[in-house]
Amino acid sequence: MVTNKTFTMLKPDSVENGNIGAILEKITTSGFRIDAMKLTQLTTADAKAFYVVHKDRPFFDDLVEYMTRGPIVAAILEKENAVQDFRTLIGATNPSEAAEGTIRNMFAESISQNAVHGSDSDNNAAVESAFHFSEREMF
Ligand code: IDP
Ligand code: MG
Repeated sequence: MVTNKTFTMLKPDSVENGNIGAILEKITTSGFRIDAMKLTQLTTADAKAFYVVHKDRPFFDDLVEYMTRGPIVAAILEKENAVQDFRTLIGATNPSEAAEGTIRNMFAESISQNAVHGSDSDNNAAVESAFHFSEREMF
């Protein structure tokens, strides 16, 4: 089922570097509507649960450390073909491979500290949105 929604996080490096406004500007001018949004911080348990699919990867502990070190902006975005179009807008996981003009190309430091998260499927978008937001926080 296509939901036309995706989930994003502006990761701790984006908040630390003062890039919240610039990244949200890029997201909204690219045609995404913000259905939910908050500044929040992941606990270690939250980050381990959110990224459980990567638990056996060598970078897992660093990923949990990074994602919990400061506030993030969590948001639900709506647009036709949201999941795929947002993955295109953010660019490749490794910013050195991310296309010119993509969010990771513009704002990410490295493959590990890469500025933004974007869901990789409609199902994960729904699961990740429910992880962060209650029904009354979604519009
Ligand atoms: P994605 O965020 O582009 O979907 P995933 O493979 O799902 O990439 O990885 C989740 C996150 O884990 C990445 O966004 C990045 O922060 C981190 N990560 C992925 N691959 C590596 C790596 O090879 N080294 C260090 N960190 C990585
Ligand atoms: Mg992923």
